[in-house]
Formats: sequence, C-alpha cells, structure tokens
Amino acid sequence: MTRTLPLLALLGTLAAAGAQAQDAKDAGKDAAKDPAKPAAPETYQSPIKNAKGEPIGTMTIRDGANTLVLRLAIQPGGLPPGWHGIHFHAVGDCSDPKLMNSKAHVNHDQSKHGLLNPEGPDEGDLPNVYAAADGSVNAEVSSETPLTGEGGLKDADGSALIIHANEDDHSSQPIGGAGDRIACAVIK
Ligand SMILES: [Cu+2]
Ligand SMILES: [Zn+2]
Repeated sequence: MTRTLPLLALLGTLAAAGAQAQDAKDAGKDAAKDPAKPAAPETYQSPIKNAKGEPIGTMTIRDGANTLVLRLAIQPGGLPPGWHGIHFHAVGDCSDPKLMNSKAHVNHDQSKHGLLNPEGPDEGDLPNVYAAADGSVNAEVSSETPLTGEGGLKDADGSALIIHANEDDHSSQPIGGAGDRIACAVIK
C-alpha cells in the first residue's frame, strides 16, 4: 500500500476535479522546496524497553508529507551486538515478557512479509539495524507507513516498534526468521 493510491482513485473517478487536485499537489511540492516555508514534520518520541520493561533507549519518529523517518538511539548494553530485525507491529502494547501483545506486523492489505519479497512488503517492514560491540545502536530508517490518518500507526489500538533477536532476511514468512522479540516501544 502506498500513500498515492487514494489520489489515483480520485483521478480515475473525477478527472476534472482530479486535475485540479494534481495542480494543487504540484503547487504544494513547489512550496515545500522553498526553504522559507518548510513543512514541519509531525514528531513522536517514545522510550524503547527491553523484555523486562527496563528502558534501553529512545525511538523518535518524524513524519513528513510522503515519508516517515524513524531514529533509534539505544544505549551501550541495550542489545546483543549484531544485526536485528525491526518492525512496526499492529498493537501498541509492550506489557508482556515475550512482547506478543503487540500482535503481528501492521498489514492492512494482506501483503506478504519482506522488503525483498515480490509479494511484499507489509506496512510493518523496515530495514535491519546493527548493534555495535557495546550493544548500542544509532540508526535511521524510513517507511511509507504514516504516523496518523488512514492506515496510520496511531490508530485506535496504536502500534509498536519491535526489535527482534536476529536479523530479518526480508523474504521468508512470517517475519523473515527474525526470532524472539527482545525490545519494544509503544506508538500511541
Ligand atoms: Cu517483528
Ligand atoms: Zn512484515
């Protein structure tokens, strides 16, 4: 699912009105390029906690007009060193020790899992992050999944950022072999 689908549907059914909407959109893009009038991204910050509920870092989301940017800052000792799969899961609940209350990946259109899957990705899929030898992470990844509005992370039951024990292979089902859920941040 992409953010442009509703606009395309509109163009298909209301050609004249759609053309006007496209003009308005182009005008908006021009305005966004003007450094004097930057569109302020919507921001959201939440603590990242391990499976024991101990804080290990901070997740910061900035959601612009077309893309969401997520920054992870995890302190030394926070994670086992190496690659870790991270995903948006469907429910904003990190309260149980195995972090299963956050349910499966955000996925409104029954896509297959995996950024590299020809039938994917689902809306929860994100690139892996790498924890340094001291267990710290500083990383930034992007996603087309919006923070608010239709299909947004802040829906009625919220969402969660889950960090897995292993890396995501970006193609196998259901979660790319990423293994246990070891850290979580609520998005509500
Ligand atoms: Cu996951
Ligand atoms: Zn997925």
